[in-house]
Amino acid sequence: MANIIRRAGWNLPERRVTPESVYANRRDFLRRLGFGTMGALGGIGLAGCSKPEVPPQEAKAPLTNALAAAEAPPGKPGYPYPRNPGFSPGWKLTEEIYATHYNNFYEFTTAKDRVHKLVDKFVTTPWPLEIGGLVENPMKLDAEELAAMMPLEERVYRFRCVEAWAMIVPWTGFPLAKLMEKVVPKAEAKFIRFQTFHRPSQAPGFADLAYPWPYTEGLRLDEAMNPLTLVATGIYGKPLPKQNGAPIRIVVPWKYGYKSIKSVVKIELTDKQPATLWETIAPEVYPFESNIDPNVQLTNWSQKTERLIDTGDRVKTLLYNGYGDFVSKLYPRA
Ligand SMILES: Nc1nc2c(c(=O)[nH]1)N[C@H]1C(S)=C(S)[C@@H](COP(=O)(O)O)O[C@H]1N2
Ligand SMILES: [Mo]
Repeated sequence: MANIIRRAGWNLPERRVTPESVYANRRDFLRRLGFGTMGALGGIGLAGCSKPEVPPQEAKAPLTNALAAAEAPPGKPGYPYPRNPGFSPGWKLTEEIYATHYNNFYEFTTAKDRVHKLVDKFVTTPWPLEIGGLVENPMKLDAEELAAMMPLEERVYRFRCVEAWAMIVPWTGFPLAKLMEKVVPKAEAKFIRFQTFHRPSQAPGFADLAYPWPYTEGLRLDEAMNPLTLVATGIYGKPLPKQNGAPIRIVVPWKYGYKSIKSVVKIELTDKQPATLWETIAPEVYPFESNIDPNVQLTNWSQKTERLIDTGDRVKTLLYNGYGDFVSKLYPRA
């Protein structure tokens, strides 16, 4: 296992997996995406800039339009859904182009800036979804049918990757608790297990057999029932782009980002704590619970601060990602 860990670079901070200097400022990021305006070479000294440069204003509108045209699947009614004011503090949102072009989705690639280029073959409609295990009313239905049954709303959440980058994004979705009301967990159900699609012909990252595919994640049932735990179908007022986990993913904002599993095909209630992909690989680094805590460092790098992916600002990490009012009761401290 140690061997695999070294080979795949699990335990490396983001700046070693993806050179931090590559994203040293916005101009450089956009240039890598093919949108840049400045000369391509000569990035010397950029890494030293603490404040990212603001790009030319003209660049913004066409960019946003291009994204909207490319990524909002046609024929999806309802978007944007109303924003729930209870989950939408006045935070400044991360610019959409960052949230949709800097992704972790290892089924495609471990290169965060390339995921969006590799999703063409990934088929997300139709999307058969199974909800079963220890429930009274198991369900098999399409992701769109499920979304149509649910009260969709928008919520702005902070999101924090264990690699120490962070973003603030508006998700569209519904509380997982609403789905639990429909399937009715049996008394023995104590955990919930999520599983991502596994189709090597549609995503090149599956070829890397160092990872125990399919990607799985899990929560305690009380965590799953917490009102914060969201089943997301959209982001930035549009259906989820494939690279963000279309057509349906889980968002657990007080836990490290890897718990927020993408492109879910199966949800199962269990009486035993399910294995997760990351815990299987390195349990001492990525334990099942994985709550965000600046004072617990299981990685080789510090978790005390985080870098906002658009501005580059470094800010202090908060216990439970700032969601203590919602979740601290789940974790009584001695
Ligand atoms: N199926 C699947 N889900 C996944 C991942 C993945 O590689 N595969 N990466 C996780 C990690 S490490 C993070 S930080 C978030 C990133 O979500 P985003 O790309 O929408 O920001 O997705 C999580 N969910
Ligand atoms: Mo992550």
